[in-house]
Amino acid sequence: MEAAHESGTDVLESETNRFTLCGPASSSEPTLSIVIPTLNEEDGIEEVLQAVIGALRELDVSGEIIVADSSTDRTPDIARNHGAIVTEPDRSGYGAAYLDGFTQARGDIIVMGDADTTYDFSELPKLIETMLETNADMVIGSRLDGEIRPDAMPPLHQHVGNPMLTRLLNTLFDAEFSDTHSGFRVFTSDALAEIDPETTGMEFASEMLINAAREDLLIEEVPITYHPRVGEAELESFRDGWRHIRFMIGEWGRNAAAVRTVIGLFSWLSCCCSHHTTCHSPHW
Ligand SMILES: Nc1nc2c(ncn2[C@@H]2O[C@H](COP(=O)(O)OP(=O)(O)O)[C@@H](O)[C@H]2O)c(=O)[nH]1
Ligand SMILES: [Mg+2]
Repeated sequence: MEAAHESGTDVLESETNRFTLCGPASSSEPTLSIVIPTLNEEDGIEEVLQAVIGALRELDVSGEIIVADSSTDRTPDIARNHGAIVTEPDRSGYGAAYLDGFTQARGDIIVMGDADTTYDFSELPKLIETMLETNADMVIGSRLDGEIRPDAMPPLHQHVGNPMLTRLLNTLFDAEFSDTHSGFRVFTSDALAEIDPETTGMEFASEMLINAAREDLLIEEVPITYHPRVGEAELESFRDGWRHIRFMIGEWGRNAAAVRTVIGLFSWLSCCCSHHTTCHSPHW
């Protein structure tokens, strides 16, 4: 991880790395890749892209914007008109869109966030600066430690769903996140290779953090402001909440089964080594 951080920091701080938006035809290598999944976000995408470009200007860094789009509205046209690279994932789902966008990303640092104006990309410099100051592998924008604007999140999500899912993930995977469902995250391309996510639905958000915790990556959190959504949400609270819970328990069960196997193997070996005559083979 060290090398990636150094190269990310060096490139960001180098004299030649001035603001450029690397479009589809650009042969230059961007430092930052901003990946945004879109499903019919024509009402919000323009404001979001303008904020991303403003953040790249403020950071004075070269970047590319990859919009992983499954829309049937004008979203991809608006994205292209603002210099974004538009990809078309061949599977549906939030995770599938990110997996598709990540394969195109060329930057040392990758940013993820929604296209619905809920995350304020003008806060991106704050996340990047924290990453560079702390040498973190990943920085998460925390809504629950920050500010949630009126009407940005249903009270049930704010006070029950998100804190409960965060606490469950922390308990099962021995982690200390404050907001596991924030979709505003920054990480190095090396960290992404270690996280190696593969789920295609909304549980992708949990999978990334579970894998990051398992890999012992250095993760920092920064308070952010969460805004009301523009356009219709595709989220179905209970169905998506259940997908997260089922995924977390499944992953935890996989861990528990592995631990039982190792304990079984060790007890069997220690039994054999202590010359007992009847050692039963381990059960797994
Ligand atoms: N390409 C693609 N994008 C999606 C899909 N589902 C959600 N998105 C996008 O992913 C982001 C997060 O989805 P959103 O509905 O805002 O979920 P929430 O933030 O959890 O409420 C938004 O920018 C959506 O447009 C999908 O199936 N395909
Ligand atoms: Mg959203």
